Amino acid sequence: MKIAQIAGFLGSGKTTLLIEVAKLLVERGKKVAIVVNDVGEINVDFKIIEAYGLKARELSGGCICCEIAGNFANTLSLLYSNFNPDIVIVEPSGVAIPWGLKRAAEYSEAEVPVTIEHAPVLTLVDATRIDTLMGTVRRLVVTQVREADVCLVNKVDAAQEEGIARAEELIRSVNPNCEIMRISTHQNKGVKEVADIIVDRTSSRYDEAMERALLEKEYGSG
Ligand SMILES: Nc1nc2c(ncn2[C@@H]2O[C@H](COP(=O)(O)OP(=O)(O)OP(=O)(O)O)[C@@H](O)[C@H]2O)c(=O)[nH]1
Ligand SMILES: [Mg+2]
Repeated sequence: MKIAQIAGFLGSGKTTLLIEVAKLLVERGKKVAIVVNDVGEINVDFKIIEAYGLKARELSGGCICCEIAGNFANTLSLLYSNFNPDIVIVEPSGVAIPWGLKRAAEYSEAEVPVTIEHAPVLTLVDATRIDTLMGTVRRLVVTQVREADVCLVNKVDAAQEEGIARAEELIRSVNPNCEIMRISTHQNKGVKEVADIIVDRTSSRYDEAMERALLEKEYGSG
């Protein structure tokens, strides 16, 4: 069972992209399930996704990657037993950390005879709000970008070229190895490519040593 997470700060366009990608994957004959995580009270995204006829499950009351990791693993186990999807697209809350989510997903292997595979971690960066992203929430955005395999500079239909360039600069400075794509779900630019990446490629499993090494690099050891 392949887990595809679409990370990104609040309002970066995760739900909008996820719906279009899910529709494409369904058209291609894939069995797709969607899990949305919301730290808020009412999950609007869940209702929107269901309105498109896509099967979604909701997880609330905390962040998948920490507080409710057990619930997430349990949800994946149930999805596997009842539906056996090829691909589970996950929209983590805007504050989730990609590697934490990988680890949480792998917990489900202890519950059911499933092997979890990860699609490349996709992180959306909203090119129209680059000032906000570089300001107060920078640390969070940096984590989401650093742990991404592919960064999607989103909303290029509405952004200034300067905002797009700064988004790309931020991404390169944090994660020089990740692939960068300019997309606009509203203009259907890059959506097919994102679906291809999810189907054709994989990302490594959670690696505690690698995470520790990164944290030590950032915060110093000891
Ligand atoms: N201009 C433009 N706006 C977009 C695009 N994709 C999404 N949006 C808009 O951005 C806003 C947020 O989109 P969502 O898909 O709800 O973003 P999200 O990341 O799921 O938001 P949260 O779940 O609240 O974190 C909405 O008003 C969308 O219409 C795009 O490609 N271009
Ligand atoms: Mg959303």
